[in-house]
Amino acid sequence: MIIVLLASACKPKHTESCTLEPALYQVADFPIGCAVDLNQLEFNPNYAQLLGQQFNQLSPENLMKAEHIHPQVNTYNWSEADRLVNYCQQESKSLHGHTLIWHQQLPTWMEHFSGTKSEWEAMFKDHIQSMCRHFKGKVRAWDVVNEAFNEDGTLRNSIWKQHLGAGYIEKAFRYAHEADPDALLFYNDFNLVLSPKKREAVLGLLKSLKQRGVPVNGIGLQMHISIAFPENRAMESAFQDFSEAGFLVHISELDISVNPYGGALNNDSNLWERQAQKLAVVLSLYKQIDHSRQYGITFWGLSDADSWIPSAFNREDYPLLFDVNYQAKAAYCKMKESL
Ligand code: 9MR
Repeated sequence: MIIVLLASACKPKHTESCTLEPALYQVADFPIGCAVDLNQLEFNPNYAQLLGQQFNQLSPENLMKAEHIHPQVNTYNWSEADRLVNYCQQESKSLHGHTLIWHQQLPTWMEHFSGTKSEWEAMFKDHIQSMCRHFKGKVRAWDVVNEAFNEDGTLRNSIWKQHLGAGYIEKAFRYAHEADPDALLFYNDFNLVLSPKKREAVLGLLKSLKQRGVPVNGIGLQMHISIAFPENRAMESAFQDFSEAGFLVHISELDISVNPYGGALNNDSNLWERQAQKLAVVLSLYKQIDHSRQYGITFWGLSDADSWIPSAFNREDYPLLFDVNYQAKAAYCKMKESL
């Protein structure tokens, strides 16, 4: 008995008692999004209930990536994404398309495609335009190009750069717009707050595209951040810089690690409070940008059980708003207060 009591006294206090209603999106004056795992949505009632209740914009976490949706050169596997489209339509949620052009999660045929430069270009264009045509009128926006830059601000040597040259980014936006002129088009990347050189390079490219009439509407700041970084001033200037340059700002993949350096978790209850405080800062800085530029804030997963972080980095972590039992954490309650 004593052992049980001691054990529960040492457990980190994940949950807070604030009400789940009104929902986050009802309190916010911009969309509140979540990355979705369709399998969870279809087979886990707790997940489906909470997702449906709290969020009004969804990003497919994986199922629109080329590997899943375009597994063979002449085969598009639309069925799963279409089920998500139907869900969004039935439940009045907007859908954020993620992602058209990336260097990861490519099907083998695409990664090993062999052809002339014009055959590469035809394949690239077909992928972008087939996606945009299929989902025309069904997605609010696309992450057209994802993670094209290195931390030092140089262009990543992806297959797209190797075979199409540095101009592939501009082409991707033009092709996407041609196929779906109504969708908002985003460039999406990580560490744009943390790496000043990367941020400068991305902002420079976006400004130059815009000046030349290339249809680019916004920036996706992924924001895989932590209780320890980035600094508040860096977040503020990143939000302001992109917004003042005329771009919509999407905090597109937010999670706040409580264990960014790995190792044993420091189980003091402060962790949850620090996580909540960091989120409050993100919100207050985001709310300072012009309202017309606030495209929305998307969390990269619903509960701590759904986060990509523990398996990707092989560490214990709890970076999201709800705990593994889908109970609200301090961060959720703080978010409600801060919206
Ligand atoms: O969360 C996604 C995870 O399930 C996948 O295994 C992973 C593959 O690289 O991609 C994750 O999502 C990424 C997103 O698509 C782009 N930005 C970084 C995200 C985390 O890796």
